[in-house]
Amino acid sequence: MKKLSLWVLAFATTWVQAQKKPNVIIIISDDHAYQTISAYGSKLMQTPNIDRIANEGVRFDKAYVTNSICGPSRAVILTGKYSHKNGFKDNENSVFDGSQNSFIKELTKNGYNTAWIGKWHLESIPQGFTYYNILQGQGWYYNSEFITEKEGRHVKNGYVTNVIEDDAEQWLDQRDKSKPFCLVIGHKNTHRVWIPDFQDMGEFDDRTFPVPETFYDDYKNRQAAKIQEMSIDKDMMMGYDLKMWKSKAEEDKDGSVRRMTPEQRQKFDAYYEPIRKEFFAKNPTDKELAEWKYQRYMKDYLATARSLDRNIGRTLDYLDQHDLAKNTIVIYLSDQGFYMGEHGWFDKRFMYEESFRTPMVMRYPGVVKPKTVSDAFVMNLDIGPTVLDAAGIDIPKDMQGKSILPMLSKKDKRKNLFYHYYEKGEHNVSPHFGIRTKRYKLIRFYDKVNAWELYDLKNDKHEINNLYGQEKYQKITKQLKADLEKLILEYDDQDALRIFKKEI
Ligand code: SGN
Ligand code: CA
Repeated sequence: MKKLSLWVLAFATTWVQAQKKPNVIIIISDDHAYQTISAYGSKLMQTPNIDRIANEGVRFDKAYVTNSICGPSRAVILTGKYSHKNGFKDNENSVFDGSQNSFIKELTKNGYNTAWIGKWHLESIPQGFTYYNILQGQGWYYNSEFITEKEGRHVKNGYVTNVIEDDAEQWLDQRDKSKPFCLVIGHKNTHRVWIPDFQDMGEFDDRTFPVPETFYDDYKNRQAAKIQEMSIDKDMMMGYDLKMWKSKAEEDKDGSVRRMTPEQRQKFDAYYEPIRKEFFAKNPTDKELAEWKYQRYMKDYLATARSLDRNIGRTLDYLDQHDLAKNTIVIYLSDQGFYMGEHGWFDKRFMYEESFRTPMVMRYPGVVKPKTVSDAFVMNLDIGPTVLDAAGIDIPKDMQGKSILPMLSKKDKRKNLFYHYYEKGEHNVSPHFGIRTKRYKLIRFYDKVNAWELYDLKNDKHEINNLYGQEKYQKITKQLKADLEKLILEYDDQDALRIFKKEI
């Protein structure tokens, strides 16, 4: 009898757990390069908390974005649709139409508590959430402005990553606990202009980082790469980006510095002043200056990544301490990848791997086996459908992404990926679209530059050898163009179709 009742109890518990909808936390960072994450084998720094998600779940080695830039990536995540369908094509002119459907609206409708806290950058107020507390625009590293329904625009003092995490935990504390939740935490780190939290300043000062193999790329046969304005050497600014202002008066004018409290300013100066003195005394030029800039960039960038990783750790600790870890899916991804000096660059936008790919790890206890490594082609487009699938909610037919969950095991995985970048302004990257298969990448640049590029990724992992037009590659080019046209039609990208059909 005793045995039987124990068995009934065990069965009932399992049944109740199976009925319980999973909670979801999606952490989206800004411009965080997989090249700097130790879970991805980086030797540049340790990211123990991102690594923890990967170790306890799955690391996606072939995760990509549909359009490598901030606002568009977030709009794709929300809607499960490409930019030409959700309307948010670029950061410069787009305003997100919040009246359209999103995976969040589907969750809220189905009894979830939903929140977006942190960087949003969609130029309109979030719709369909139980709660939001978003950064105004890009936000600031110190004393940033936030927007909530109750308080409107207001400043919250402190370092932005910590402030966002504090609010996320407060929301979790105060949420309606009878409902499952989906919380999106949007971090500003590791976005330009890379100002670290005080506790992380100087963490990498004793390191000299290896200069990437392609740092001195000559962009031969690659016109779009040649005309960009995202070079560390030429475009990264000494004051604005690297804090090497020539005078106090110049420093006073800087937007990030001006908002600091006197105490913060004092700590900021205590760290950067000696670096400035040494720099101006040495006064490096040419190649020496380019490499000095690269080293400084790396030090500041990685220091902002430390704060990001530490605050991800706080989220994981919160789940442990509140007995939520078992029933909560945790997904970490960046809005896109980033250049850490490859091709001589910072920033993103291109369909080349460093910016097309994004880091993505997911922990889903009981469903995803710890230490899984997946090479399935997955996209930011898939986040919404994946969450809805896990929550047992029908994926709306017009969402273009797919649930990642079956991709973890089934054989008929995505064979290729479609990409389309539109922005024409800052950093001067020509609009382009293209296809990536396991081995090849075919890109069609248009607008600023009219050209095709073809890469054999197996033999040319740095994508410096444009094979387009070579006799030997005619056959594969023809095949890739046919496959690209199929993708354009499948995703119904009329702009791309028009350009694709034009001869050049
Ligand atoms: C800002 C930055 C750019 C960056 C874009 C897009 N300039 O405009 O360097 O590429 O954001 O970044 S800044 O002078 O304002 O720092 S994104 O992450 O929002 O897409
Ligand atoms: Ca970004």
